[in-house]
Amino acid sequence: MNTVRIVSAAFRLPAFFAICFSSFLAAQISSGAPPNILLIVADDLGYGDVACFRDGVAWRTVKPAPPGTKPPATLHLDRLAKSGLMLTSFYANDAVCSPTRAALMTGRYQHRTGVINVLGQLSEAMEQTASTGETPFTGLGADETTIAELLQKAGYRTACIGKWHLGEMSTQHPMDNGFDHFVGTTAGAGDNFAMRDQRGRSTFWRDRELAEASGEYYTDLLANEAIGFIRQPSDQPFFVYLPFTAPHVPYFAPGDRDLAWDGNEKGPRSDLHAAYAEVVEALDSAVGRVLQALEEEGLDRHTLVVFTSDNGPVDYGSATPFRGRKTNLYEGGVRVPTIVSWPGVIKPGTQADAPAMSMDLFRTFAVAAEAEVPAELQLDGVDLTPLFSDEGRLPERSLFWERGVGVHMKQFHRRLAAIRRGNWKLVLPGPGKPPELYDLSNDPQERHSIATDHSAVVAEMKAAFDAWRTDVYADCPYDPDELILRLRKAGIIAEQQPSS
Ligand SMILES: [Ca+2]
Repeated sequence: MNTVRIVSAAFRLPAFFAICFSSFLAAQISSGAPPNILLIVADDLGYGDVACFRDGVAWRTVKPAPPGTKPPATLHLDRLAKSGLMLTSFYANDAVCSPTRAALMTGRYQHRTGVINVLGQLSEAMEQTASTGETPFTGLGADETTIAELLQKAGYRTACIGKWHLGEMSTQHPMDNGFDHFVGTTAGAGDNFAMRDQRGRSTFWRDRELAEASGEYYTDLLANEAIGFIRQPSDQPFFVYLPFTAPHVPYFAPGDRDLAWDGNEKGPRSDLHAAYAEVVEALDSAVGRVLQALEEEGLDRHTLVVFTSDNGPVDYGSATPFRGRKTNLYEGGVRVPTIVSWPGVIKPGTQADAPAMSMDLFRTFAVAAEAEVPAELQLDGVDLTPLFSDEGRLPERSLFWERGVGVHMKQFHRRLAAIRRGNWKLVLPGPGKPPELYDLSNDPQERHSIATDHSAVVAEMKAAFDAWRTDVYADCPYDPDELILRLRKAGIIAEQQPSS
């Protein structure tokens, strides 16, 4: 139990650091008014999909591309990186959509919120095993405090424009979670024009109404909605959360409006690498237009912009230079291209390699906005504003991942975990498989496990992981181990971990 207490205390140290470093920000912000905050999230965009993050390493995609295929041009993202700070070791909290978004919105490990897998799959698993009269877990709980709620209370006008994916029940709607305005989809994906899902149902919302999308290319529609919100005259600062659906499947490029689509997961094209690159380029242009609107409104010097992704790439994207992809916990599954820009505060063309995670943005935004974080909020994320200056450092800490239980791809569950501490990365591939230990400083591609040479390090990191797991699941609204037992008993998941 001592270990639990020590680890928990370490999680809560950041409050102390936030106080120390907020003086740095106070000195930097001359106007005294809190900045606007624009958080742009790409969906399934890989580390190597953005040119400046490849840093000269030859581009390759998860599934090899046909000869002659070119990487997407990401001129606007590269320019944004030049204007600010590249976070080269920024991680998504999970290797899939919903859990990362839960952590992003709450500043907590998603395991505390219960959103431990893609919501559709998780809810399906629960519904299939629920007892009579039992309400299965369906998404973000009403008792969670989101960063939008915090900023709304601090006087911000707030908008969520894009993909929510944190629940479809009425209490889980973005407007019940701190957003004044919502345009987008509460589901995981849709086609890129009508925003219909694979069953042909509209997934497009305007505030609280399920609506028909205009038919404009969806990435452009979201950018235009964000620009419209930014341009509204107001004496309040804004928080715009802009989670694009690109480049998640299905792949519809701007020129693909009239292509026939039979509803297959990947979209209407057969040249999927090329389609993917076009989708990424459309995303890059849309980001460029939003940034240009900030400049035109004279707001760029008073806006903190963060660009990130919710997990690594699938087949047609690139995790260059790393191993891995969406759904696994090698670096390519979770290390995501992340850029922070705040002209006048952050020096242009800077980089920081400190490990950071999606959940850190909550406290970072709170510090930037000088919004008080209520003491009872059990945040796991730290304040990243120390990285905004040359000398800034983050507190020493370990980062933890555990993929959740779910029902997917012919019914199996996976319990995959990883820990990063300093340059060590421990991957726990699941029951019956030996742990893998990598030293990322000389093996960033996680090719050569040195677990057997460093058994003490493995044991220490595993113990820290076990303590972390006990701590975060104590808050989970249900017992995931009990859920696994139920799923096994119902024959929904296999007894044994499948090899994959
Ligand atoms: Ca995703």
